[in-house]
Amino acid sequence: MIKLFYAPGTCAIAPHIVLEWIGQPYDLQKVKPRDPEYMKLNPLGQVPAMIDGDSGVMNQADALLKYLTHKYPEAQLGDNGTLQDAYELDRWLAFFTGDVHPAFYPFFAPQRYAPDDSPETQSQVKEKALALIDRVFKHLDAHLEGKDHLVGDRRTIADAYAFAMIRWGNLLPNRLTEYPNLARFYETMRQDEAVQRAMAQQGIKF
Ligand SMILES: N[C@@H](CCC(=O)N[C@@H](CS)C(=O)NCC(=O)O)C(=O)O
Repeated sequence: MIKLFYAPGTCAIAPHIVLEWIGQPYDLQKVKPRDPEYMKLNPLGQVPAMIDGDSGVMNQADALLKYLTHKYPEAQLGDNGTLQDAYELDRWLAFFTGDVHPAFYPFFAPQRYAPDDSPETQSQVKEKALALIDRVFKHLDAHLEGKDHLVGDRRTIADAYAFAMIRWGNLLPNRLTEYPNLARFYETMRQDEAVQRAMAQQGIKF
């Protein structure tokens, strides 16, 4: 059985939602990413991670999401089999891993980027992060104009990954007010019962 290692409210909510969409039994384990015991499993000290039977520890959110589509093709959460659709799915997964997530790192952990510990420097780093986030959120907002899903007109793993990061937008000074399509996508996803179950299991409210 698959076991998902997560910390509440992190990008681990993406594979968690996908496991709920799939509807097969799985185990959940809440961890602190930098906990020494957890780091024996995942030396990167990051979530999500997964173990599937004797797979050993697997990590990297986008790879875990793809793994789930390969393991459970009947759930139809991957690409639709065409080259163009496969590209579309991969490009959005890459966008979240390579552009959106890194834009949030200095917002959540400015101390890792600031050259000193002064509050002024840390807030300057956060200001820079806001500009990076704005750039990727504008791009995503434009893509979602008139659309309910990231790829094609059906639910895929990219929607779950998008939800994980759009959710963080609620922590921005202006929340999601400047990104109407992201706000709409977020509210629609929140109505999804599987999303609600995953959020309740993680103890997160918004
Ligand atoms: N490249 C990794 C990044 C994972 C990652 O940074 N996860 C965050 C939570 S969203 C984390 O565990 N951070 C803990 C830390 O960096 O200390 C992936 O895509 O899975």
